[in-house]
Amino acid sequence: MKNQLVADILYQIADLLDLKGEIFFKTRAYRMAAQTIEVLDEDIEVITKENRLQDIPGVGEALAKKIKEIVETDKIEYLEKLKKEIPEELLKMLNISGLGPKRVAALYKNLGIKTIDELRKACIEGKLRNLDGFGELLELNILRGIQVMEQTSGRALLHVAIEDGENYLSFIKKFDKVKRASLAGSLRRRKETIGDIDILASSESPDDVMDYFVKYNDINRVLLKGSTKTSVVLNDNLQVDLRVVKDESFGAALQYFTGSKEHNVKMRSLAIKKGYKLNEYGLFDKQSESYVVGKNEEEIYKKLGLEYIEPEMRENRGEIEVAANGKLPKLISYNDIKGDLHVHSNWSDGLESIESISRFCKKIGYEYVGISDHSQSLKVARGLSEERIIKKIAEIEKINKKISNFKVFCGTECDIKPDGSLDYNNNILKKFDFVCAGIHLGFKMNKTDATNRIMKAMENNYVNCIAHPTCRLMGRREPFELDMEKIFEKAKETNTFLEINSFPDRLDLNDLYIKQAKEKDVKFIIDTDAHNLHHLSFIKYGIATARRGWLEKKDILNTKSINEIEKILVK
Ligand code: DGT
Ligand code: CA
Ligand code: CA
Repeated sequence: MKNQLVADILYQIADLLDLKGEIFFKTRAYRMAAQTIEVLDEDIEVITKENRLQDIPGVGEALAKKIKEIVETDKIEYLEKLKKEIPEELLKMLNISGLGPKRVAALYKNLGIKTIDELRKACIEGKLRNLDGFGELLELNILRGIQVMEQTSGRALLHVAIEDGENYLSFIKKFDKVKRASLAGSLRRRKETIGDIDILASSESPDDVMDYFVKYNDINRVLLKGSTKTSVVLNDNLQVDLRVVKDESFGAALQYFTGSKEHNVKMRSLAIKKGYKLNEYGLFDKQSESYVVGKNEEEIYKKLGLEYIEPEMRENRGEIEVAANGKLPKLISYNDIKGDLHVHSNWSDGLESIESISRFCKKIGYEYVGISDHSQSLKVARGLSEERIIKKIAEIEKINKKISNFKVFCGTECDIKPDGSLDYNNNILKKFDFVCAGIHLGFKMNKTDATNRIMKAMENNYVNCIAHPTCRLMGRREPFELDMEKIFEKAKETNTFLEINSFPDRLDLNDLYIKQAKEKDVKFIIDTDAHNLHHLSFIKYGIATARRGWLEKKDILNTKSINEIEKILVK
């Protein structure tokens, strides 16, 4: 399906036209068409083939021609032309949250701001607050937006990097002169964004191995090639650092290149305290400089008097101290999830029927699935009216009779309104097996109001879970400013689960918040927010994030079996 691609390109065109100051109705036409296409039930490729594009509301002859070009070539000349007409830095500014095309144009016209540096300076100097439609609060938001963009720019989201890294790794493992090989760096620690991919291999013939590495078919260019380190850039612009060591050093090198740097610094000083020296070649006796261990990571941690620390925990957030006391949590493992509780079906904006989702979930080994479609106010996402809920419940009953040894729960992802009330009244809410509540509209709120909005939703007895609590979209939308301490306390008090949403650009809650919440004894649900079957595989990113937040199986509701979960959810 190219629906999203077409919609994204039309949105971009609308933004650029706005930036150029085009007349209003023309821009609106692109945006309206994008909105329609984004939620269209039918595949845009099929519509194009059958020459029915002009049947889509708001699509006339000219727009139909453009959509056809996008569907056939995955891009459009018109957009490339627009991009060339506008300075690149202005285009980048569009990605700063708080700044749309109209505001970027206004800044350019009134203050002559052409670059992000100029924008930052103007914000700090308070030059924006007096412009029409701007204010002091917006100045602050823009500064934060610049920060967010700089943090994520040049870094890839975990799922993109993992796919690249695992493909490259399996190519490397095929070479018979490679003894052992592994991902390292932030990718092995499963950080939410990745600067570059690190891969480590052991071999007795490093030069042959390096010759083989650079033959990988997805390489755009080789940055440097030596006998211990080679760096390449892949076609999608991600850099890969490849290192080759002797097999007796593989464990030490893996420990070193997995990082984090902060974790390693602490490990090295611990080694010195214990009379050793630790580097990427091994653990050595400080006095005699003789090799002690280094073939495996496990023996290094053991020699230093530590329990083995999983890569996801290696961030110097107290793990070394806890490992020294033998009190590390036994992290949830990647196959502990027994069912996904946040899946959208074609009853709202998902792609698949409830039956096909259920059969697929059963096939991948789940015991149950929760179909949580949108609530009535979310019209663009085809939120369910009360009447359709009743039909949906009947449909689920039918499917439950049809599929044995598997259970479908009828949930909802109910919108939380700005005042903290829910999009369905209690008489409707009680019809669901469980209720996940989340914010989808009205993001502009101060910290107190936003915190109260979520706390009030948690106070509703029918609410089981808060979906994507901070509502961030990495690189696109900053997290809500929330008093997280209060949210965690309220979650504990009301027995509300907090979601760890596995969608790659959400990962919400993030690792740090998860760890803080766990310290307050809050419980979690890890789910995907899947809108198609492929999305169900995102669960591994949620689990990775949970592991980075030190979670154990018992902290997570959907590690429980069907019998246990029924007792908790279905009242
Ligand atoms: P990234 O690539 O920014 O997502 O983060 P990392 O952690 O993958 O960092 P990277 O690629 O610069 O280096 C990979 C690992 O190598 C890093 O996690 C720890 C180790 N490392 C790199 N430079 C240093 C260093 O100066 N000191 C120490 N102790 N370790 C280093
Ligand atoms: Ca790296
Ligand atoms: Ca690196």
